[in-house]
Amino acid sequence: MANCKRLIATLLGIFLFSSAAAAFAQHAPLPKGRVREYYIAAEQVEWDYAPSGLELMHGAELPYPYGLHRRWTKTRYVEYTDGTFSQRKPQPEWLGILGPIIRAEVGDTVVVHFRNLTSGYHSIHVHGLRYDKANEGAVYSNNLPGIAVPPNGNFTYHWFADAGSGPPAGESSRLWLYHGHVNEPEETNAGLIGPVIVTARGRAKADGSPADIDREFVVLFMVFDQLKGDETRPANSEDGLYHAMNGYIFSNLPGLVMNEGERVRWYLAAMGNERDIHAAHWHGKTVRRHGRSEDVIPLVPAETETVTMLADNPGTWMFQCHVDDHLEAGMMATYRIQPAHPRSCPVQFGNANFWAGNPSLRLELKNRTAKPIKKILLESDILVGLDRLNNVQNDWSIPLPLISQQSANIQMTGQIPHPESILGWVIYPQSVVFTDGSQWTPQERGECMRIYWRDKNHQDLRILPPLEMPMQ
Ligand SMILES: [Cu+2]
Repeated sequence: MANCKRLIATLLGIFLFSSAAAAFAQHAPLPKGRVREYYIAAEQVEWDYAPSGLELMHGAELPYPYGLHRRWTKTRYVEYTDGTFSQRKPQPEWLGILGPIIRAEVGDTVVVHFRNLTSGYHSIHVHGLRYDKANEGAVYSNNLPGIAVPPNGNFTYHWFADAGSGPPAGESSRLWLYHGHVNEPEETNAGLIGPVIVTARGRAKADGSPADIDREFVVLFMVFDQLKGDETRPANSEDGLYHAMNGYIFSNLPGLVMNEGERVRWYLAAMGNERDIHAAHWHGKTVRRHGRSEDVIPLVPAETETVTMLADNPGTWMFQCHVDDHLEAGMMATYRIQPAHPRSCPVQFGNANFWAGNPSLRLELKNRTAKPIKKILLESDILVGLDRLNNVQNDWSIPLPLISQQSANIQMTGQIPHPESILGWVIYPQSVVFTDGSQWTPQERGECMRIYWRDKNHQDLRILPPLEMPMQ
């Protein structure tokens, strides 16, 4: 019995000592870091959950009911260059609805000059950094000025990145969140949410980003509810729900582009309600999470996770939530790894007479290789609306073999229905066989594609969806 008591006392001692050591490690004085200042306003903005108007993963119309109302008034954190709040600071397009990235290296102080340019009360409450009651930015137990900043009011928050704010041992950075906390559910649903990235002491570039990383992305998985509290919405209706990644649905999240060979850090987060149990999943690549490989990262509301991807598999790949209902509701995007050494195309498409009103279509085709081409299969599509890409079954008659560096006029005859409704022709090779038996096939659908727009001044589309990804 006495032995048993001694054992308990010893174990308790070890426990207390290790807790004290852990507490000490978190609060030990750090060498003085720098002060990083931010000027952030809360503002009302008009937000479009799907600016292309399309379901871009497959090149289709936005499904019901998500396509009914794409634009809503949201409230965002917007960064300015200085205390005049007159010039907005640009942020990467992939941040979407998120507020600016607030950065700190462990040991740094973060000073946020907050101005409330909305008609309601708002605050900034930060996760992961150290603060006192005056800088907590949350309405509940005190009545200090930073908890709820009135319309046209200002408040300056002071936070500190202590050892407990940093990434796990051996890792160079991690994600936290900040958000409004006057009425947290209302404010985060409105869009008042943003990322904080803390870098380990001594591992940051001057701008605070991790020195061992080439590129960073932050992605928030969150279902925004535009009809929150609306009793007239029928039970189980998806009306008003936007299953968004950084505020974009159905692959409208732009700019997740990296170069082959880059070390890419993905910072992931979720926010919201019971429905916001998300499973971030990349096609094409695994990521490293705390020393092990994964390709699915689970997230619950307000959780953050930080993983690293070696971008060594070029292509355009799906990035999605793996919760089936969420995927069906549009929680999907693509990311692109640009090849380090893009291949040259074996053929080139020159002048064409698509818009001459001639029933016999002519197109100039050049063999750009050093070898004669024995056989070539071309895909021809017509755009009859930005979301409608129709395959043309008619074949081109091609004089073969097509010798090295030679051009030939190839021809297509036969009826094309409603030629007046065609916005553009899209041509690309599906396979090229050379006389020596070797063969070229595209690595991605649409490689070596050329588009012939009817309107020569047609805007360059950021994404030509049906060619970015295979259609189902
Ligand atoms: Cu999800």
